[in-house]
Amino acid sequence: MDRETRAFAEQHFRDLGGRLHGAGGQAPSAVAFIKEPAAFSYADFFRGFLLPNLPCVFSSAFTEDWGSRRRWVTPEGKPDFEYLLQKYGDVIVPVANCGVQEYNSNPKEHMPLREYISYWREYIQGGCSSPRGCLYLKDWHLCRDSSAEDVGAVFTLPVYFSSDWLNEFWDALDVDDYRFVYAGPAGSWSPFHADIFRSFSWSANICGRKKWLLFPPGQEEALRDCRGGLPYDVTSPALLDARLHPALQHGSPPLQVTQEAGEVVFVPSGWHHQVHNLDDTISINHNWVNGCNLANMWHFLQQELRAVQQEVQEWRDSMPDWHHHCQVIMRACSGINFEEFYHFLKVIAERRLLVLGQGSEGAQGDDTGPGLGFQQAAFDAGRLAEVLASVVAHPDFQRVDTSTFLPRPEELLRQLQDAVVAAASR
Ligand SMILES: O=C(O)CCC(=O)C(=O)O
Ligand SMILES: [Fe+2]
Repeated sequence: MDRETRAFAEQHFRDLGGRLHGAGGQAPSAVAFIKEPAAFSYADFFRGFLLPNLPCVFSSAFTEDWGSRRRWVTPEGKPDFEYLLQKYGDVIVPVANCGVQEYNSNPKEHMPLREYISYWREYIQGGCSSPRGCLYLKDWHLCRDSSAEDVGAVFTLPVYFSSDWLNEFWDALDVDDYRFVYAGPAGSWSPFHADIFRSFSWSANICGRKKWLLFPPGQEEALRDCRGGLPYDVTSPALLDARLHPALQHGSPPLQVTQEAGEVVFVPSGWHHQVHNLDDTISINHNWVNGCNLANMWHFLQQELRAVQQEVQEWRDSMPDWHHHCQVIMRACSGINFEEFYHFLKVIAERRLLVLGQGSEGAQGDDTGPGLGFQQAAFDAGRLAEVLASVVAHPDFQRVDTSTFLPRPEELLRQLQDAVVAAASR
C-alpha cells in the first residue's frame, strides 16, 4: 500500500465514525468489469472496491498464467477428468446434495474424488440427471492438503486479495484455511447466503460459467418471510406470494453477473448471494477478512452471541456459568467465540507491530508484494486498535477469563495505539 492510499483509507474510516463499512449505502446499478491487469493497481482495487464494499469482476486476463487453467481443462474448455483423476483421484472431498434442503443449506457427505468424478460423468451421460440427484463438490481444502509447490502450480494469489487475515491467521497456526475448490455440473448451485463471519470472498472460474445473484447489505431484509426467515432459494416462485413475503415489494432485484471461464468475481462483505453453475464448472474460492471488514466481523459476532443468549434466556438465572455456556454454544454454532476472536486479533496485531517496529525502511515487502509494506501495516494497526478497543469494552468480553492471555488485551491495545501514533507521521 502506498502512503496516499493509506491516508485515503484512514479518512474513509474517520468519516464513517464507527458506522459499519459498506452497509446501507447506495447500491450500484451494475457490476464493474476490470479488463486490463496492467492498468489496474492494488490501490485502484483498494479505493474503488474494497473500501466502498462494492463487487467487481476481473477479466480472464488476470488468471491467464494459472497452471490449473491449462492442466485441469481440456482444449474444449471442459474439466479434464483424466488429469484430475490421476492427480487427485484418492483425495477425500466434501460433496453437497443440491436437491436436499437442510435448514438453509444442503447435507454433505465425503467421498474420494474418483467416486465424485464417476458420478459427474454419469450425470452428463444421463443428460444432466442422475438417480443420485445433483451433487456439488464444495469446500475442498486443496491448499491445506497440498504442498506449497503443488499449490503454486495451480494458481497464483492476485495481489488485490493478499491482505487476507483469516488465512494469515490459520497459516500461522498451521491447522486450517479458508481456501477452497468448488466443482460441479450444470445445474449445481449454492443456496442464498452471506459468507462466513461476513468475510469477503473471491471466486475464480477455472472452467465453466456461473450465474451470480448479488444483494447489497440490508436488501436481504425485504426477502424475509412472514416468520422472519431468510429464503433458501431466491428464485423460488414462493417469493412472489405477498402473504408469505410481505416486505418483498420494498426490495430491489439483485445485481446479476454471468461469470465466464477464467474470470474472477469479488464478493464484498455482508452481501447475500446465490450462485448457479451454468456449465460443468470448477472454481477456486477464498474467504478473507482484513482491516476493511474487520468491524463487520466483530459486529456479526456480537449478533451471533445475542442470538444464542436469546435462545437460552430461560436458564440465565438458574445456571451459575450461563455466560460461559453462551460462549461455548456460540463456538459450536458459529465456529468462533469472543476468546478466539481475541486470539485472531492478537496474532495479526503482533505481526503488524513487528513490521512497524522495524520502521518504514526496514519493513519487508513493497506496496505490491507480500505483506504489502509499512503503510499497510500502519493502516492495519489502526483498524485493529479500533476493533480491539470495542472488544475490550464489551461486557461479555469482560466476563471471559483473560487471566492467562498474553499479552493482556488492554496491554495489546495500548501497544497498538502507541504504534498508530508513532506511525502517524511516517
Ligand atoms: O460458487 C459457488 O457455488 C458459491 C460461491 C460462493 O458463495 C462464494 O464464493 O462466496
Ligand atoms: Fe458465498
